[in-house]
Amino acid sequence: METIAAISTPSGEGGISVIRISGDRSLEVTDKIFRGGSLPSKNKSHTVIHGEIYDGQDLVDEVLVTIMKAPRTYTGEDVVEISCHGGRITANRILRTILNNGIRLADHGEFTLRAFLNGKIDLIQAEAIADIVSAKSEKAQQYALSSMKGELSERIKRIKNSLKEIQMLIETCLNFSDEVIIDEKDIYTKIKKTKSQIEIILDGAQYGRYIKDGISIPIVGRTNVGKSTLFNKILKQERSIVTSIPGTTRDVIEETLNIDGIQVIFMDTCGIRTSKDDVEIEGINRARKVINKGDLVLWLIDQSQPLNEEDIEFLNILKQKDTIAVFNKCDIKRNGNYDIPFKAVSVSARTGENIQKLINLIKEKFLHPSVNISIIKERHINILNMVHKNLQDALKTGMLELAASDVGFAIEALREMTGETASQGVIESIFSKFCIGK
Ligand SMILES: Nc1nc2c(ncn2[C@@H]2O[C@H](COP(=O)(O)OP(=O)(O)OP(=O)(O)O)[C@@H](O)[C@H]2O)c(=O)[nH]1
Ligand SMILES: [Mg+2]
Repeated sequence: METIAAISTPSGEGGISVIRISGDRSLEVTDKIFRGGSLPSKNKSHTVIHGEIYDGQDLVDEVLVTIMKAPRTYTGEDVVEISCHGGRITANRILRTILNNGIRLADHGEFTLRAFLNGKIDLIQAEAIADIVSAKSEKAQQYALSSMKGELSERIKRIKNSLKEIQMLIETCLNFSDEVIIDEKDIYTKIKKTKSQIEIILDGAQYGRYIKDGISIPIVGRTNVGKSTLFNKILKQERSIVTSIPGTTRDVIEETLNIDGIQVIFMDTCGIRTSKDDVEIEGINRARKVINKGDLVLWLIDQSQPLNEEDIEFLNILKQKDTIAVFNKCDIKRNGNYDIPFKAVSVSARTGENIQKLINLIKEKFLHPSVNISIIKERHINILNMVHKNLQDALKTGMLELAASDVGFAIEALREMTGETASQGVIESIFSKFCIGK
């Protein structure tokens, strides 16, 4: 394979930049452009040497060169990383010097692609590497890291192995039914067990999505119930305008809070009431849309007043959504009894009473320590749903011959997930999303 090179650090000013070279000619080219105490290629693997990079007779920069010889490297090939001074110009000059020596510029994700092609990692791990780079919270980074280390791949491998074992049992049962006695029921029990392992991963994926993409929580309710006050209280800043005049908030205002490592986006919305004001009507429409997109809705009710028609309208919209009913203004007299089909908490947005209790309720919804969280991609979810359906079909047929072919489909799908059989198109679409230099 051709030797490739790219700048692996982001462009712009910074302390250092790193240029990475991978392939058979990495060391030969480094020998040519480097001047220091010793020839890079003569050094042991996994060592760092100090010296200078020259473009012909011109000094380009003073650098540190890390030498990593195949196969114990990121790509599985000889890899050299040159750390130079930061900034746009220096790294570009070094890269140009390398390319002038007949090395090709790497494509998006090509270093990681080589790691995959050389069997250093499977496709799931490659995707996890992209997730580490783009992680928006520590939790997301932590789970992506465990995927990169092979945690999810290992789970998938175990499932695939159980399916292969089931396939063998079925074949034995079909071909040697006279000599070997295998209870068909056992086979179906094994299929069921494998199916439930897939369910566990898919359940965990839902929580994984929250960790990866964050959670959005709109605060909704009719005008003047204290939505903006609550929003400010939760965020501990005077972000939204609060007044005693109904209809204060006209637009959706968003702020992010990090709760136990998860990005939670709170949204203050326009209070809903029947209005003739165009601006307010638009605000109300937006609030409705936000409800649809929310992962969890905080429905605010002013408990000093009885429920009115607008509240009831909310109740009906929110029945379809995951909702927490928040009875606000508990610092003043309660006026009414409410029968509401949601988890509820009584707070005072003004004094801060029970706000922590509300936060704990939110946490309960999203942080389930009992769930085996897996951050998996849309691609994985689609494949696992397909495998799940295959196994469901296998259980339904009641005929071992048919079950065998369903189990076979499931195994094929899992092989695609890890990349053993993924098509060129799938592989290209995964690596094209990487940045150059990764
Ligand atoms: N007593 C009491 N008053 C509160 C509480 N929370 C909010 N208020 C008052 O209720 C009024 C309305 O508060 P906002 O936070 O602007 O209410 P809102 O729901 O955002 O109103 P709109 O944006 O108009 O829909 C203000 O006068 C607040 O001071 C509370 O917990 N207790
Ligand atoms: Mg408001």
